[in-house]
Amino acid sequence: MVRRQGKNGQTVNGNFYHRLDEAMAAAADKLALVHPDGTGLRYDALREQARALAGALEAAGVRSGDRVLVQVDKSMTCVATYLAVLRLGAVYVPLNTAYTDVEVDYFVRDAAPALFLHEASRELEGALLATLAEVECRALPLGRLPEDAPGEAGMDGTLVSARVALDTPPASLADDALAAIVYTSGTTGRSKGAMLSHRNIESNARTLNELWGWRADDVLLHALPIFHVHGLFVALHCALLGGSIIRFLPRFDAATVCAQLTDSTVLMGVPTFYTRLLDLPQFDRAAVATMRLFISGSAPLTEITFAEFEARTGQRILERYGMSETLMITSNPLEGARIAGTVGPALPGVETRIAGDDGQPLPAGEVGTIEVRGPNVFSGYWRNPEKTRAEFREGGFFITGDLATADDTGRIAIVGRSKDLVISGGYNVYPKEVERLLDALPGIAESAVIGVPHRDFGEAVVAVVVTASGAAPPDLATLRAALADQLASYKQPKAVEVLTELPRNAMGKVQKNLLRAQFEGLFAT
Ligand code: MLC
Ligand code: AMP
Repeated sequence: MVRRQGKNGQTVNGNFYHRLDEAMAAAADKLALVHPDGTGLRYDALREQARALAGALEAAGVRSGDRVLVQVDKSMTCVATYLAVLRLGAVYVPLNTAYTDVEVDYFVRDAAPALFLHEASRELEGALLATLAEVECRALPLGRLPEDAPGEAGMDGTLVSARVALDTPPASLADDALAAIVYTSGTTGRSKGAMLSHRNIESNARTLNELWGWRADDVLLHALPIFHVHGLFVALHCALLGGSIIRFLPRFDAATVCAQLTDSTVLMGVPTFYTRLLDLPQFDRAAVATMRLFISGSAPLTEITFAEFEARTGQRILERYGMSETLMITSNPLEGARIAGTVGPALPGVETRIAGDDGQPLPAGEVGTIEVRGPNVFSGYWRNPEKTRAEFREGGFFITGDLATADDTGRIAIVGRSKDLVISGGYNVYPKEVERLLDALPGIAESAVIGVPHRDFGEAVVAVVVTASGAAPPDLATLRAALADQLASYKQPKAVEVLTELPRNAMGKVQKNLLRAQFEGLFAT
C-alpha cells in the first residue's frame, strides 16, 4: 500500500475525490454542469449531491472497495453518482449503454458488483436477473436529480430517492486503491477490466489540467459519452479540477454542438466529431470565435481533417493519444507546434519508448510498438493475472499494441496497430468477438471481421464470410438481426462480403491485410 506523505510528514488522503472536493469547494457558487437552456447544478450543489448519493449508496449496502456497475444514459445525476462512488471509496464500473443484456451478463459475473445501477425505464428480466441474484448484486434504478430532469425527479425506489447526507468525510484511501474498472475488449474476444487506481486518475488529471492550460473561466462543451475514459476522466476531471463550467449535452449532435460553441472555450472529441462539424456550412470562424482549444483523441485524426479544420476555422486541433489502461500517454503541445499525423511527445512524468517484439528500444524513425510506464499506467486486469503478465515487460513498461515511430525529440507518430482491433467512431471493436458469434450462425462456415476506411466513423466494421455448403449467402439485415440480442449495434457489421474461401498464409492464419486491401473502397464516396 502506498501512503503519500504530506509536506509535514502527515499522511495525505490518496482518495482523488478529496482533490476534486477541494476544487469544487473553491468554485462553490459557480455553475458546474449546465443544460443548453442555462439551468443546471452549481459546484456547491454537486458536492452536496455527491455527499447525499454516497449516503444512498451506503444505505444500499455499498462499502469501500465494492464495485458499482453503472449502465445509464448520460446525465448530471450520473456524474454526481460517479463522484459519490469515489467519495465512498467504492469502485466505479461504467458500461456502454449500447451493450445488450447478454454482454452485461458477462460484466456482472466478472466484476461481481455489490450494486447495478440502471435506467428506471429498463425492465430487468430473464437471465440477467438470475445472474444478478446469483452473484448477490442488488439492482436499483438511478433516477434523476431535480436540477437534472425535473420531470423525472421524485420517483420512488431509485438511488436518488434514497439520498441521505453523510456526515462522514470522504473515505481515507491509499493512493493505489482502486477507483474504477474500465472494461476493454480483448483479442481473445472477451472483455478485460482495466484496474485504475486513484493515483492513476489523479496524476493524469493534474498533468492534463496543467499541460492544456486549464483556466477557471474555461467553458467545456461536453458531448462525449461518460462511460469511457475520454468523456469520464479526461474531459470531466480537467474541468472539475479547474472549477470550469461544463456545458453538458446528452450526446453529440453536430448542429447542436456547433450552436453551443458560442461562448464555449474547449471541446474534446473523437475525429468523427470534427468531420461531422466540417460537414456543416455554418461551421466557420465566427462559430468558433470564443474557442481556444479543440482536442481530438481515441482514434487517428487524418491529416486531411486536420488541414480542413485549420483552413475553415484558423485553429489547429490538438491531438493526443491514450488508452483505457493507461489514460493519456502523449499530447501535442498547447504552445508550440501541433503537427498533423503525430500525437506529440510523452506527457510530463510519463515514459514512452518504441520497442521491437523483444522489448528492446528501437532507434528514432524505426517502426515498433509503443510501450509506456508511469503513474498513469493501470495495475493490471481485474482477476486476470495471466493477461496482466502478458502485457507488461519486466521493467514495468506496458505494451500498448499500437505501432509507431518516434523522432529524435520523442514526438510520436502512430502508423498502425499490432492488435487485431477496429476503431469505429472512437469505439473499439475486437474482430474476434464478432467472428465468434458469426461463426456460430447457421449457414456460415467461417468469417473474418475487418475494419475498412469510412469517412464518418474512420473505420467501419465489415464481415467477410464463407457460407456453409448449400447455404444461401446472408444479407446484411439478416445478419445484423441474428446478432442483435448478443452484440451492441455499433459492433455489428456495416457491410457483409461473401467469399468462397478466406486467404490464408502458410501457417493457416487469415491474411486480413489482403482482405482490407480488397475491400478498402467499400465506403468510398
Ligand atoms: C453509433 N453507431 C455507431 C457508432 N456510434 N456505429 C459505429 N461506430 C460508432 N462509433 C451506430 C449505432 O449503433 C446506431 O446503429 C447508429 O449508429 C446511430 O446511433 P447513434 O447513437 O444515433 O449514433 P451517433 O450519435 O451518431 O454516434 C456517433 C458518435 C458516437 C461518433 C457521436 O459513436 C460517439 O460519441 N463516439 C465517441 C466514442 C468515445 O467516447 N470513445 C472514447 C473511448 S476511450 P443502429 O444500427 O442501431 O441504427 C479511448 C481512450 C482515448 O479510446 O484515447 O480516449
Ligand atoms: P481504448 O481501449 O478504448 O481505450 O482505446 C485505446 C486505443 O485507441 C489505443 O490503443 C489506440 O489504438 C487508439 N487511440 C487513442 N488515441 C489515438 C490517437 N490519437 N491516434 C490513434 N489512435 C488512438
